Amino acid sequence: MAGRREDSHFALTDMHLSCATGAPNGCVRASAGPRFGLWDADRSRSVTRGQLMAVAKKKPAAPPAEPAKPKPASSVPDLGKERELKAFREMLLIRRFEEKAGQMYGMGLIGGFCHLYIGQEAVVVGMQMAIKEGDQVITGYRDHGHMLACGMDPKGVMAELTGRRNGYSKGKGGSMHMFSVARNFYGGHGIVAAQVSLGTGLAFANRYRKNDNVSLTYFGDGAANQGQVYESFNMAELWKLPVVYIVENNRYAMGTSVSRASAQTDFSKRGASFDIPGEQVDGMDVRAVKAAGERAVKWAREGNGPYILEMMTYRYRGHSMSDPAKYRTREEVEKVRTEHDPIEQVRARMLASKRASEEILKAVDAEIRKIVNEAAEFATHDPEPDPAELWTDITR
Ligand SMILES: Cc1ncc(C[n+]2csc(CCOP(=O)(O)OP(=O)(O)O)c2C)c(N)n1
Ligand SMILES: [Mg+2]
Repeated sequence: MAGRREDSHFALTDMHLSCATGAPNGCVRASAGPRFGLWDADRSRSVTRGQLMAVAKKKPAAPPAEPAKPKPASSVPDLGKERELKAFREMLLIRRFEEKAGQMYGMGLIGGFCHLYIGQEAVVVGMQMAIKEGDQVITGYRDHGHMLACGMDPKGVMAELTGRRNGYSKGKGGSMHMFSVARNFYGGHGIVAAQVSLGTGLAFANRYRKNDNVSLTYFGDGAANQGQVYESFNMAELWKLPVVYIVENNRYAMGTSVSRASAQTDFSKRGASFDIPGEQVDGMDVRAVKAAGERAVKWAREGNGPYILEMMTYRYRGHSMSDPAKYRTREEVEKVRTEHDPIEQVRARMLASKRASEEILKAVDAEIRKIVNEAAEFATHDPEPDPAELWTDITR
C-alpha cells in the first residue's frame, strides 16, 4: 500500500520525521511516544490536527472516578541470583527444545503444523514466575514454550509432535492440540483467538467456584483484531473476572506486519473502551515480564477484573515450518538476535555480575541438551497409536 513500508519498524521514514517535528503539513504525533527502540516506527503513525479535533469534540463527559490503576515500575527489578539462573535454565529448555523440534520436522519425524516459539521465551518464563499453583494458562498454536514453562514433560510434548502414543494427546492431537489439566495448561488452540473466550471462561469458573486463581490468556497481535476478543473483554470487565490478557506482539501475523493489519498498534490500549488497564512490556527482558506480570496478576486476583499486558517480542523463525519469511529481511531478524535476545541478555548479565561462571552456564546448557535429546529419542521410538484409537477420545 502506498506510503506504508514493510521495513519501517527500525527507521522513521522522512514523512514520519516531518510529522513528528511539527512540519507545516499539519501532522502531530498521535501516540505517547516510543518506549522501546525496536518499536519506534510503529508508534510514528500520524493523523492531522483536524482529525484529532473532530474525535476530541465527540468525547462524552468524563466518567465517574474509578479505583486507581496500578502504575508500571520505573526501573526493572533484579531477579536475584537463584531466580536469574532459573529463568536462564527455563528459557534455554524452550530454545533447545524448539531447535530440536525444527530439526526433527526437517527430518520428516514431525508432520503437520508446527509453530516455533524461538525468540519469545522471556514472555512465558517471566509470566510463570508471577503466578501461583492453580492459576491457569491457555494459548494459541505457538504453544510448546507455554507447555514446558507450565512444567509439562518434554518427552510427552515431543512424543505428541511425532504423533506417538505416549504424547500428551495420545499422538492424536499434534503440535496445536495438547492439554494438561494436572499442570493447569488448557491448550493449545488452532483457531486464532478462540482461546481468548475460553480463557475468559476459565476466569469465570474461578469466580463461580470462589477460588482466588487467575487465568493467563495468551494471544497474538493478529488475534487481537478478532471480534470475540472484545466480547470477552466486555464480559470480563463487566463481571470483574480474574483474567490477565497477554498479547504476544511479535510484530507479525503470518506474513502480515502489525502496521499493515492494525489501525491501533498499541495493543495495551485495546481495553480502553471497556476500562481495562493495560501496559506495554519489554517482552525480551524476563525481569520486566515478571514485574509486570506480578502487577497484573495481583490486580486480577484481588477482584479488580481483567488486565492487559502487551509483550513486545519477536519470533526468529517463520510463522510455521513452511514459511519462507519473505516479508522481512535477514538483517531485521539478525538485529533482534544480536541486540535483544532474551537468553543472551541473562547470560551476559550473570557473567558481568559474576553470579555465574562460563563453566556453570555451559553445564546448564549440557544438562538441557541431555533432557531434550532424551525427549527426542523417546519421541522417535515410542510406538504410534493403535489404529483402533482413531475412534476414541472424540467425545466424552
Ligand atoms: C479464525 C482463524 N483465522 C485464520 C487462521 C489462519 N491463521 C493461523 S495463524 C494466523 C496469524 C495469527 O497471528 P498472531 O495472532 O499474531 O500470532 P503469532 O502467529 O504471531 O503467534 C492466521 C491468520 C486461523 N487459524 N484461524
Ligand atoms: Mg504475531
